[in-house]
Amino acid sequence: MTRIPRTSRRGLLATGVVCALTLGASALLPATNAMAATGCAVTYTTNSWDGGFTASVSIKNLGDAVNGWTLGFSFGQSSQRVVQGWSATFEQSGAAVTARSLSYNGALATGATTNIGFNGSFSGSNPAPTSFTLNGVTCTGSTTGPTTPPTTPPPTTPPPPTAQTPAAINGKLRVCGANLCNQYGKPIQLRGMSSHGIQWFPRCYQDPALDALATDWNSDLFRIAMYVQEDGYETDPAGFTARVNDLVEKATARGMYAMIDFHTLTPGDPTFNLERAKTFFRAVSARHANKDNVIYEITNEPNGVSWSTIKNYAEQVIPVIRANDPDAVIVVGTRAWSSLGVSEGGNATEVINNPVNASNVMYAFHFYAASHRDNYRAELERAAARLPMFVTEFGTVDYTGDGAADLASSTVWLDLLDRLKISYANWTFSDKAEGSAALRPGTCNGSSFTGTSVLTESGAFMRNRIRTPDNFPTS
Ligand code: IDC
Repeated sequence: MTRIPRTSRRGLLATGVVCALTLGASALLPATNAMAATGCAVTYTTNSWDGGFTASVSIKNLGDAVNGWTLGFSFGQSSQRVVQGWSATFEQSGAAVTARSLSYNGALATGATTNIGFNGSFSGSNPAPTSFTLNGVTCTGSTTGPTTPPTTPPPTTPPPPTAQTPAAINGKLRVCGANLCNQYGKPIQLRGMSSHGIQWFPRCYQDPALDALATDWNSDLFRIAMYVQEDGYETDPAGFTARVNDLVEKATARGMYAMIDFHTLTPGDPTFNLERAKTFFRAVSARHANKDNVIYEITNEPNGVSWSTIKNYAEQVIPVIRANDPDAVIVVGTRAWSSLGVSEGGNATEVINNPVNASNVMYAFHFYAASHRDNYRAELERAAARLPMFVTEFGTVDYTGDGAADLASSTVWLDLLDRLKISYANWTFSDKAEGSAALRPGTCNGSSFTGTSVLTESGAFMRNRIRTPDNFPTS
């Protein structure tokens, strides 16, 4: 398998342009509101590499609330092309580009910002557009007209799974060589967040929180951590099955991939939960067999057992899923808390020499950036040349899940995962008072989940990493 080097999301050249736009009142607002205040600001930023670039466009409404918008701009040269956009419908004719709002982001309250973006190509230079229009009206700068009290923003509704969402773009996933590939057979990387134990933090996974995860974090993936012990599944199998099903539906409605994590931890022998696993996966795979966005993680962190015990467990659980869903991607935990054996003195060779006997299978690797460093990175990189790896859980902190975020080590880790196109989910999208939690304590008691004011240091770091434009090839 030849690894295809990934074009860097963070390219060689970064340019930033801030433009002021004024909304065209007549085109945007009902006639009765012709005296409304108008104005907005746009930030246009690009990361460029040799012949390609990613543009991030941030549109802030400084005037009264609007419902639906069209942004127009012209490239300096017609060799600059929009290749693939997101969060708006893009059209290009010659050098002229229009971007129209989608159903879920057309409403912009006073002071609200919406972010759109696209991947582009160019030859020669790649100048930023110098002028923008909104609904055909040339923008000139500041807010004009009387100010009116801000209107109540419409209730948040999840974005429909349009062609703009990660799940809609990539569709059904499959393992190709040592990669995760999308419906076009191209290697992709999914970047997202793991829940904390759903038995403890149900309020963190209600609609506003998941809206923010999908549209403010631009998360591709939501991992649903269903503990089996510790007041989890074993205490109420039907109830937890229903909760997981409900969370899969919520992820689906927002165009994210849903990873169903059978969160075994103690005891470390997955065989202890074999019958529970069969019962659980029989139910959830029957329910979601027709979806393309569900990934099954059949055991979180085996520990204190041999690889052959884990492989044996996998080869009993996988057929239960396959009976309902013949080709979904299934992730198998590895020895020593999904460290490929490293945390118990082993390495990936035992898996490379004796892989699970099933197709569309990946292997889990977990790390905690303040505890696990170069030797773990080296083993993951070595394994990833041979095995399809998925970092289904990692923390920016130490292995206890608490303590300070080690952002230097986390950056080295995430740069490695980006380079190798290894998908990941960060522990945790929750407001537990511990260093690994992305949300500040108490956040889940409220209804506001967007922006950085609700985030911990780890959360702000992860949101920055996850919300950058994806690289999902479609041809
Ligand atoms: C930790 C949580 C902590 C909780 C504990 C319970 O962060 O709040 O009290 O589980 O068991 C893992 C596990 C994951 C751990 C996490 C941090 O998959 O369940 O979460 N961790 O210790 N493996 C390595 C670290």
